[in-house]
Amino acid sequence: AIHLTIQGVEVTVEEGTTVLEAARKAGIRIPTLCYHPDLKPFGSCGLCVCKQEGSAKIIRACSAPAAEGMKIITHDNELFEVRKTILELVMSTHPASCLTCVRNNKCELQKLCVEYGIREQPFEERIPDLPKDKSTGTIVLDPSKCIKCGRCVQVCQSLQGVYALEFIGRGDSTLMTPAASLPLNDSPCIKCGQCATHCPVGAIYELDEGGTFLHEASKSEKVVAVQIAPAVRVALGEEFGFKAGEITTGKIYTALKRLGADYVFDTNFGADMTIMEEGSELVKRVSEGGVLPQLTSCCPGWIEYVTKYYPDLIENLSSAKSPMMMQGAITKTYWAEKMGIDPANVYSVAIMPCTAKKIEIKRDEHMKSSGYDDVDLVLTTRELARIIRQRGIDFASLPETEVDSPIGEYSGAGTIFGVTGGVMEAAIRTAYNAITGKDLSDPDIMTVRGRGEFRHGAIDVDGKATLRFGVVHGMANAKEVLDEIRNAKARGERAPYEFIEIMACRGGCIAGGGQPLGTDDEIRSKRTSGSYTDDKNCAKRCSHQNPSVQKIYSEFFEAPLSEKAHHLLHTSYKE
Ligand code: HC0
Ligand code: SF4
Repeated sequence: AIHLTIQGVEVTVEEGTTVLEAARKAGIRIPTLCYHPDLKPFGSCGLCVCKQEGSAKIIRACSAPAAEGMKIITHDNELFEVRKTILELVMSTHPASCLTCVRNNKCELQKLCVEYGIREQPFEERIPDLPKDKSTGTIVLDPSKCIKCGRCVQVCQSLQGVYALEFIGRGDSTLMTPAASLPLNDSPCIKCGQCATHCPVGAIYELDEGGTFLHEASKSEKVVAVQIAPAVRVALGEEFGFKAGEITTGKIYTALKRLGADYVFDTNFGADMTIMEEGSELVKRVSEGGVLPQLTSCCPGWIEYVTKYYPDLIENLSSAKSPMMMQGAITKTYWAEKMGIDPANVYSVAIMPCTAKKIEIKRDEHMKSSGYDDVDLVLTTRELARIIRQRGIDFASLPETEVDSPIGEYSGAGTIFGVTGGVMEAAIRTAYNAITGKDLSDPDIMTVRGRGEFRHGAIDVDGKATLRFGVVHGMANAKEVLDEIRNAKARGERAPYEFIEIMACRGGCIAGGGQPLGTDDEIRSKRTSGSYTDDKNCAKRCSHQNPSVQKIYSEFFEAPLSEKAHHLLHTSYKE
């Protein structure tokens, strides 16, 4: 352990801790703009400058390692002036359009300008006038607001391994741009939205479609059916003063009704359906010698990635649609039929933690299996929070309501989909039953849980089978296992796994690109615990035990992988 003094406060930290982290531990906040705990220190903004007592040397707290006996000064008059000047320089090229900015009130630069009392602009203003890039239909780039901190480029390249964003030029004329200066949609971008959640200002954000929802929902001829994703319930509360991971499902249902939803369903029901189909597909592939390992296909960022970078592995993807798309298709067929509603009048909306879900509903592989757009609109968690505020709804004091039946009820397996390893765990719970005819005595499968970036192992299915699994989160971490599968194929062999779960975002959907801002590993772990608590609170823990799932098979689909199920619940992906 290392002992040091920061601004007069003694603190003990582990070897390898930076001065910045040590200061936070001591309860002292050193300002930063380019730093993000998910990323390697970049050292571009210069705001974290500090001094050592008795030395004239300036250090950068974000990258300086804490050392025994250090005496660090983090705040004094001189450092205040240095930081203030840095902020004024940033502001000399940044439009001060806070009132109309998507990040108003949530902007890190704005907060620092408040703290450092930036009032006037002593430097000559050179505000760039650059066009916005809305080409993806989900991620919006506003390069004129870019402060060149580098977080987006780093997250895209090192966390996601995508290289859709880069810096061009030097010094003053540096620009953050899509690779090769193409429109973002023509770059390798997978629309995961991680650049948006890591941007400290309003330079990258989600296309805001909250207004579209309110407009459509107010039309009297529309029957508005909304589904909410697993990860939304453990995060939306953060926008309204709840702690990360607090489960607010009942309040979300109520809020949606007040916003104009006629029916509120749950993507967790769709997740239970995905397990029924995807689990049966896995058992079939294993027993009939199909293409293995089977790869999950529910994460649309991952689908964008595999179709662009590993098209040779498309045959490994499960043909089961994502829970969201299944839920949408079921809403406009089974449910509409049951209710005697013309599906042409159903407006199907999904609240998702994810920006790529806005693209998924437009992928031509599966938009219209019901004969209509299965899902008409996707709003991210942040967009939902915005319209809740806009309509004057006091979220914290809302009463809780129940989900609408019969396509809302969910099992614990459905709710853990939002966590890395959750789809795998849900699938194992049901595959165990399919193979042995009995249920696991303990549905908590700890071996697939955790934070490891590529976790793998083998599960013994009561001596009757062995399931070799892999779980990957954070797109860049998929490369190793994808190359392993590809290389094995090239040798005419197959990689030693039956089933692999892949999620583009670090931590899974709970940390998706559409979630409340400020996500770091601490928040990831709180949202994760929230999901496991929700699982434990469910009367049924396995998808096949969900009474509404059993009912839809007996009334409508007959069995997993039936012809009707194939038509509505499966797809095949194209390059
Ligand atoms: Fe996910 Fe999903 S779990 S992708 O991570 O599979 O976005 O939460 O809705 O569809 O269920 C996101 C979250 C979903 C889907 C589900 C899956
Ligand atoms: Fe990169 Fe994801 Fe942003 Fe696209 S959405 S630019 S892949 S971080």
